[in-house]
Amino acid sequence: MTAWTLRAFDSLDSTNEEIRRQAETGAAEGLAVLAKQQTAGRGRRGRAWESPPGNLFLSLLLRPKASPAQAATLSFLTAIVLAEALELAAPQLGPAITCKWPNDVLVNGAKIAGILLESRTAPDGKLDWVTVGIGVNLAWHPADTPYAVTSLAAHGTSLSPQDFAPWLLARFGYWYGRWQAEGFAPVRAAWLKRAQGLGLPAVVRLPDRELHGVFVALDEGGALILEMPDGRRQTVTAGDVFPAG
Ligand code: BT5
Repeated sequence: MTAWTLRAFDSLDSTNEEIRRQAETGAAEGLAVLAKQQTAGRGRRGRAWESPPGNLFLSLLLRPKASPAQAATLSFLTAIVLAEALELAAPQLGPAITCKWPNDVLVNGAKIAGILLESRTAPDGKLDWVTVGIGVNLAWHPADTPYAVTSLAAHGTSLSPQDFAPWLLARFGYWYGRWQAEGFAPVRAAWLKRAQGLGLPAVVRLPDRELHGVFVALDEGGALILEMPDGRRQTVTAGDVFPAG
């Protein structure tokens, strides 16, 4: 892994957008962009990510020698990185920090961080670049969300983005090196140790229907394996997961 080059901005539309602009003009792997606030922070599927000063907004530029499907497993790597960095910041939270499939990090079941992977694949099917966008609710979290959300401040820990970013970059460097050398397996094992709801009944909400089963495993590609009431195993590659009942 090349060393990180960290560029800090007072304000950006979106750190993922800035990485996209830089990637398209040839920036090298290892560029990291930090913004104090975002005016158009984004979540998945067109959702907005509220981005006031005090929280962390960081995006990384990677150009891994990997297929687009392999690169998708970087979201699990990022969740582990976040869980470990949060545990360094607030050791008392330790076991309360879990990873929820596919890409959330929770404290006591409430979302504290979001991960947004975006990438460009060349017309020949080869991956050109990936940006890993990370938002962490350090100081503030929104109210009135459909799911429980929280912040580090709500747990009595005050930490600035400038102080937290180097920890994230260090943990990311470690895990990215392992991912490049050993593939997804060690990341998968670490993620499973912190998996929210593993072995428990779950509901998976798909665009057109719901699946009810037990979350029994994560497969080699990062898909969630749900055991259905009739014993069949269903592979889920996208969807929102909730505890059943
Ligand atoms: C995500 O979206 O979890 C990915 C968010 C990624 C944000 C980072 S910030 C740096 C980089 N630059 C960007 O423009 N984006 C990335 P999603 O899975 O759609 O989750 C959205 C849901 O998370 C909301 O509906 C809320 O329930 C919850 N949430 C928790 N904290 C939030 C916050 N600060 N803002 C908005 N929603 C939040």
